[in-house]
Amino acid sequence: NVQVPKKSLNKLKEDHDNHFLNDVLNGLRSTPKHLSSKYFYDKRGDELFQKIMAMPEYYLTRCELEIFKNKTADIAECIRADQEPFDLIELGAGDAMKSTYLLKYLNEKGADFTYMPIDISGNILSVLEKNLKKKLPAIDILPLEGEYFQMLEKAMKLSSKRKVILFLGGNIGNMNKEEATNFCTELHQLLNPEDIVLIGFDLKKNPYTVLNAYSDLAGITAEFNLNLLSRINRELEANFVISQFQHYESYDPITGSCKSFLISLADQEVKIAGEVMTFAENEAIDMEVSQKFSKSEIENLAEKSGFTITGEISDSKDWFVDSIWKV
Ligand code: AVJ
Repeated sequence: NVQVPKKSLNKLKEDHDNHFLNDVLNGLRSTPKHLSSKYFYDKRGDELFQKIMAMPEYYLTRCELEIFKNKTADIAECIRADQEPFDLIELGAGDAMKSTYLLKYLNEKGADFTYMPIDISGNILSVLEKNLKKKLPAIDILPLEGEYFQMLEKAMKLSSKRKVILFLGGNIGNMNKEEATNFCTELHQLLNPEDIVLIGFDLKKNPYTVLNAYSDLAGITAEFNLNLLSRINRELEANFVISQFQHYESYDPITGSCKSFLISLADQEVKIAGEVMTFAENEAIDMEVSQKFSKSEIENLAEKSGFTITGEISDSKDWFVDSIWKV
């Protein structure tokens, strides 16, 4: 157990708050205005995302859960679980609902691995660790709280075992095309030849099915977006009037971009950490992209970033795919 001096912990928290503040100010000073969906996940945001995953319209979680429940042996084979010991690193692990099926299977088969969940939410990581210790006490777990690449680099330094990277849930969809290519390229550069990546992609499908998943009748997705304004109020001394913003969702079936916006319902001013931001009536804040892919778009992404696809595991409706890549 390493003792971290209190001062450096405060410093870390300050750095985090600074990043949040800078990103928010820069995003809202831009034209068009934007905020980053990576900040959706505070305590309330985690709860709302749990609600989203349980909604009838939100098919993504059920599709990937089906893959992890019914095709666990295929996944284990693709990641060569019966071979050399490995670190199983999950980017954006959340509550690890899906990966727990894999962990249970690997545990039963006697696979030699350490599970390293990475998440930006320390809150969800402690929930995950507690649940896993109860459910699968034999598993070696090392949670890492922070940004994907910082924590990944840390994991590379911590152990020299081969790495299996899980990036589930369609999280890659939250990046635009260029960001996704940069992300995969950077990942490729960081990894070694024996390492394996498993990435979950939400596939293009009937546009109404996609749109409905992000504009649910109960308004939970709207609340999920609006919660970021509340978080900014809470953490950055701001005074957004939440009722003066409205959630708007769009899906373009050609590009596969599902996008969410918050629309200002009036000409208004909002103060954030002393700075006054003006919003025109009907001005949009770009909040989140949830990109949908065709199989050939996935192949292009893998190829462009230097990976080779070695496996593809889909659900029975072929709505979602876990694509397995070698370096
Ligand atoms: C967690 C990024 C996979 O984009 O589908 C759900 C987040 N946003 N509803 C997604 C989300 C609105 C989700 N991911």
